[in-house]
Amino acid sequence: MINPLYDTLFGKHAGVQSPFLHLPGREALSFDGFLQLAAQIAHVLTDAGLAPGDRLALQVDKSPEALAVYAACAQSGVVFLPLNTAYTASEVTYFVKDSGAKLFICDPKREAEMHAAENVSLMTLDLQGHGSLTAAAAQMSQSFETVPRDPDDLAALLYTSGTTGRSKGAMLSQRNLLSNAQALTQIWQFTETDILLHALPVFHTHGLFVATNVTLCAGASMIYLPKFSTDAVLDALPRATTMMGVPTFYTRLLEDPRFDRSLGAHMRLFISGSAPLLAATHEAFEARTGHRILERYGMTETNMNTSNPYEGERRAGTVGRPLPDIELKICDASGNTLPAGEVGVIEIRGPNVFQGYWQMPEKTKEELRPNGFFITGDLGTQTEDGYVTIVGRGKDLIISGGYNIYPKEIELVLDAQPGVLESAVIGVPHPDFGETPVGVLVAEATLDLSAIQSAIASELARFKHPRELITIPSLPRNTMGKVQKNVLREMYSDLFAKDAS
Ligand code: MCA
Ligand code: AMP
Repeated sequence: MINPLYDTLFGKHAGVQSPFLHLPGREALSFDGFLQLAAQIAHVLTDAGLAPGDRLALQVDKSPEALAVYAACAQSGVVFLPLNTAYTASEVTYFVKDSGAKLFICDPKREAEMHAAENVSLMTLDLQGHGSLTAAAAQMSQSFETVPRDPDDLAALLYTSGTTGRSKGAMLSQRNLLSNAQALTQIWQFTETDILLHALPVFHTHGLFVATNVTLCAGASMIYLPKFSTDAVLDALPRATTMMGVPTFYTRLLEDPRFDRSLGAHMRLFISGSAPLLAATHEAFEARTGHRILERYGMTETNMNTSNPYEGERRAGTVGRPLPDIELKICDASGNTLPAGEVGVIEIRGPNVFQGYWQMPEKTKEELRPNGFFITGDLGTQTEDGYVTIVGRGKDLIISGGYNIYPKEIELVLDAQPGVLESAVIGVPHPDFGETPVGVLVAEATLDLSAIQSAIASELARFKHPRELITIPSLPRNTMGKVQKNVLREMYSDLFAKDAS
């Protein structure tokens, strides 16, 4: 095998004419058609001067072509760096600069803004798959000689926010991605007869690696929706066998009376992850459909770590047991294993664990122990029979609709606003998104809250915007002077409860 990731996930499907992507309103794209497109894009990348190990950043809507760029990177040895389409120009500038990307592919609508922002080669790609990238690709040969790669070579760089406010690039090797895809395919029993309903974005681990790599590994196919909408999912469900989603997908489906037992009766499996699935949602889903959602747990740095079983007990409120070949420990602050049932930090070791943070050796050292265990920052317990429950987070993180938001990043923007003395951003329960950020401000002068909202809008992606800004005389602090966010969370826990009815 000269390029394990490409050969195992993509190359083995060469010549296969059956559908890989079922596309609403468009003819399905076969495996072979997809690979030919990827080969053409790989030629464009090499002609643009990208060599193995170089980074390519991409911020585009979900299209088959966007996925073909991922395949092209795998085939040509280029490191793939996908970016959330919600990121502002200022956020994107940081990622492009920090990664040293040689090529940046963006939506044509954002070209001018991005040109001003960065001094890298730029190509375009839109929702329909049109743009300078595909125009150039159309001129190229449909076959490309796969570039040899080692399992330890980098395949992708995915940015994940940090508690300091500065995003860190998680370096993922071919082995990291492939070992996880193979393990998940096996434990979730995916086969080539599966049709996965894919409504997730393809710029994060869940939609890109978990959903897409598993589909490819099994030789299955996907109903590839541009984004989640309840209508589109209800329409596609009868043609699917499996679905993966964040909890918001499932709560939104449950809110719709059209989602009934008959609609899901033929389904083999519903999988949830990226954020906590409430036990109540798990139970309501089973009562409505007869299916027990399979919940699993992962991170950008590790792909998937644990999963409830395919056969056996899917325990509501737990994320199941560690995957084969993955070691999981519940630890104290020094990394010592705690007895079963005690709450501690989850640490992980295995072929899935990333190679470190891009050009941040100090950060890497803080989170990756010399013995190979990664300190996740998630707090959990494990039963004698291995089931893990996530009970909280040691890290200051908010998860809204499956997107991660680090309060520090928002606090830095809020603190810089005129009249703001200090701020604290907390996550409060939200009926649709699970959690949502709220900004608590201490004013030293009269505050213009709408001016503050506009300042936030130009710097931070929409999903990070505090849903509410609240002014209070002072922030609660403990004797050490540390802001007691738990007190604030308690104070505002009912802020959106009225929407729940
Ligand atoms: C959209 N908006 C959001 C979110 N998404 N606000 C907060 N949180 C969000 N997640 C904003 C929009 O900008 C819009 O703003 C408003 O909310 C309403 O948009 P709406 O149309 O309702 O939203 P949507 O387009 O339906 O999106 C909601 C969504 C989407 C379907 C839940 O966010 C989504 O697909 N989430 C999945 C994220 C994901 O894949 N995470 C995996 C990360 P306005 O109207 O005010 O302008 S990977 C991971 O976490 C690990 C590794 C793992 O374990 O998987
Ligand atoms: P990220 O790597 O930034 O996409 O987010 C990873 C984080 O999402 C983890 O560290 C957990 O805090 C959280 N997470 C992922 N899956 C689950 C789950 N099933 N239940 C609870 N939290 C989860």
